Amino acid sequence: MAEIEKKPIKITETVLRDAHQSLIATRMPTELMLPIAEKMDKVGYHSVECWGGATFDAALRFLKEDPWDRLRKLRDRFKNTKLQMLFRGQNILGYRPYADDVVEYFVQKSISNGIDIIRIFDCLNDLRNLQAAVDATNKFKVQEGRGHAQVALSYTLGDAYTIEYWMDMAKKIEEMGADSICIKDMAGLLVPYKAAEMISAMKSATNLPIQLHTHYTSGVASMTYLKAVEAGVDVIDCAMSPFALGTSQPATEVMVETFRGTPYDTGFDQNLLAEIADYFRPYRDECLKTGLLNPKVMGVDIKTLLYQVPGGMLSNMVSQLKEQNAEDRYYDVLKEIPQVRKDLGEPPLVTPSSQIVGTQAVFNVLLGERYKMATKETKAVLRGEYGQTIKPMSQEVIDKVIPGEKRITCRPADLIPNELDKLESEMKEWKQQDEDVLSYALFPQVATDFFKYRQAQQEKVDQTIADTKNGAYPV
Ligand SMILES: [Mn+2]
Repeated sequence: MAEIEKKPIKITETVLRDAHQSLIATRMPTELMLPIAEKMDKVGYHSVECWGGATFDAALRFLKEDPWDRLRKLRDRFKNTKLQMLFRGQNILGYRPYADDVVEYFVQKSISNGIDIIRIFDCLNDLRNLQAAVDATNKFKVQEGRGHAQVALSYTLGDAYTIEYWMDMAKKIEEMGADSICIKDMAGLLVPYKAAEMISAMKSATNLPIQLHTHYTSGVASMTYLKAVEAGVDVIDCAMSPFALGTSQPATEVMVETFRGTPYDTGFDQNLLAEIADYFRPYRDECLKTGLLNPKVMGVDIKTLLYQVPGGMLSNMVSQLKEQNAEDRYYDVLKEIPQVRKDLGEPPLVTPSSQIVGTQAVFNVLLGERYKMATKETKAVLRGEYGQTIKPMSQEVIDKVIPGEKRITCRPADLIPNELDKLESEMKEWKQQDEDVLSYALFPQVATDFFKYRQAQQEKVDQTIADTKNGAYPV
């Protein structure tokens, strides 16, 4: 390898976002993150992913925390490291498409509160759904002096997803004004040699930096990184060992050691990494003890290569089935997922398409008949409200679920009138900061409950008489 020029591999650390989203249902609280942040800031990470995805929802809903406050506190402590978030294109961090004015305002507030890199993806890889967020990032990058638009392609398998498809997408992403590309492999479907082939091909199609994001679910992820790095990938996503592997990412320390003494050497201090791991390990033990960390998601599940189910979706599905006392149908639901996916035009499985396909598969199995009941979201996908799928959807399913209804082919957000003013007027009694309207926009009920809780706290309600279980706080 002597003739290869030095190219230290860059690492994005996911322990504050995807790692705990994939392993412990996104329940890591801010107070656990803050004491270690300054040490993490010294590592030399390319970025620390700490926001977006389910963190926003889980903070408001389960942890009774303001996600904006978490972001500001992390920004204060990460003085040298870029902070990164995950952004669901036109769905922002929510589960429905929003008007462009909400997308733009969310991007502005994310950057002004401390986000550097916005990783923007669409669950159908419909680039029209990413343009508004990319344009907004570029706009506020100039205004705030901070910001980077990364477009992420959701990686999936299927006839339509050829090397040419990925190369073509890479070119289009460059043309749309993005700063970098991410291949987002939610389920650990990208195998090592395929990764090498894909990275080389995409590198020849674009000059943009390419980052690879994968999960350990199928057990190949660290080998996939090795081949991808040799093929020229610029950045890889890793998680500190206590929250690595299983449905999470390859371990940071392992990847650092793998490349030591090679042209890809990160130069990271393994002793510093060990101190950070020591900090997180007792929390991992606690999560195992309370059952928050289910050993079921820790092993290698090679069946994901067949069913293509991302980590976050697996843990959701287990808890959905548990609630219905139907844990024994786990593998039946896993088998139903590829069929539902095919019916819906073979989309990648990533939030929200993963939840839509997963929930519909649960209904199909538990009710004993396909599409006997279709969710609101399944209907919206069939109408084209989420955008265009790479393959046509099943006409039979369309006729059964939305008979005679009009379907759309334009960019879905073109049909959504600006909605910020309306949202603002709905929630104005609770507003304490500009960002509150965005929390409300994404999760109206959950945010309102949180605002009530926040007010009760401020008015020093006696928590011993507050009915925390039902979210009722006497004011
Ligand atoms: Mn992920």
